[in-house]
Amino acid sequence: MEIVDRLLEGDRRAMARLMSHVENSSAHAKEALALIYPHTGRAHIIGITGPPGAGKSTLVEKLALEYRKLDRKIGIIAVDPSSPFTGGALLGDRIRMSKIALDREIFIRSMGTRGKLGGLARSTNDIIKVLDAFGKDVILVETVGAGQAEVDIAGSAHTTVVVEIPGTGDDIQASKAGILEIGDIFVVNKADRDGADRTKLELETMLELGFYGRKWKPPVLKTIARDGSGMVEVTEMIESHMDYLKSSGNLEVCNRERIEREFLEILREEVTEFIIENAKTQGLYLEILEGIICKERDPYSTAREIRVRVTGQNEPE
Ligand SMILES: Nc1nc2c(ncn2[C@@H]2O[C@H](COP(=O)(O)OP(=O)(O)OP(=O)(O)O)[C@@H](O)[C@H]2O)c(=O)[nH]1
Ligand SMILES: [Mg+2]
Repeated sequence: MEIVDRLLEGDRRAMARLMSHVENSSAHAKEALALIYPHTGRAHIIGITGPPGAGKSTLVEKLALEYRKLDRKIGIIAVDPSSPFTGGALLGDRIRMSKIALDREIFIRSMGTRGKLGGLARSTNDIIKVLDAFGKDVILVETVGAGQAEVDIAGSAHTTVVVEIPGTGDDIQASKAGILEIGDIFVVNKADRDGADRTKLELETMLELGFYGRKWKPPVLKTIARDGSGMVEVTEMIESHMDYLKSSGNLEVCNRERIEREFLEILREEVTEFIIENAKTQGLYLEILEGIICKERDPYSTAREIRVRVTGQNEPE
């Protein structure tokens, strides 16, 4: 496929075009993703998550500059499942004005909510693959909030950085247990404001409890992303986390788990599509649906019945 050859040769326009195919789930996308698959698996994927306005985009921008000093090639993905207008668009705007827009080794992509066949997490994973195959060394993925989508996306990162701001101690404790679980590194950003030390201490205390006895205890760092303070430390900590993943054998374990999870999801989609399409073309579908609506049938046994009819098989041996 020409677009794939060009991508692998380092053509940025081919990469952007392929990303659009992926986002629109076009027919080309699957074929191209299949071809690039052997070229993936090299990049360090870093998730940056946290509440709205915590300074994630600012941090991402400054981290990207820090990584450029180490001569790494950077991909940035801004994911905003709640709104196509906030995070992603803002990131785009800010970046157009900043110096990272001029750096050809930094590629930025915003992801909105449009046409997500396999869900946002799936298409984000596919975009990560495109950047990875293109040869990006570091891929920064910004997600907002604490919903399931963020947790899913954190599942595809090697290192997850959770950004908090001073003075949210109670909120952290009450509602962000899930977020505490997914963080490998915590950042108290806006440390120019009051209460950063207290928030850092509170986070450390909570993490002490949750991570007692584990090999990697997530550190808490203070930053002022706006002026770049603390970026060297965050970058070094991200690198230390990758060293830890490699030396402990966790990198391999996580990669295997990630690949299996992704494969099962793709398989599920493939099989489901096949069965549904088949049921629909056999003309049974509307009649069956009607039966469920007027309670002559129930959806559980009907789904099973369709599966058996389409595949010709009962339970697996
Ligand atoms: N005081 C202070 N403000 C900051 C700092 N870092 C970022 N900001 C400001 O906080 C605001 C939000 O920053 P963003 O980087 O857009 O935050 P975000 O988390 O990406 O926001 P969303 O993507 O909309 O959730 C901007 O006005 C930034 O300039 C900081 O360290 N200190
Ligand atoms: Mg943002």
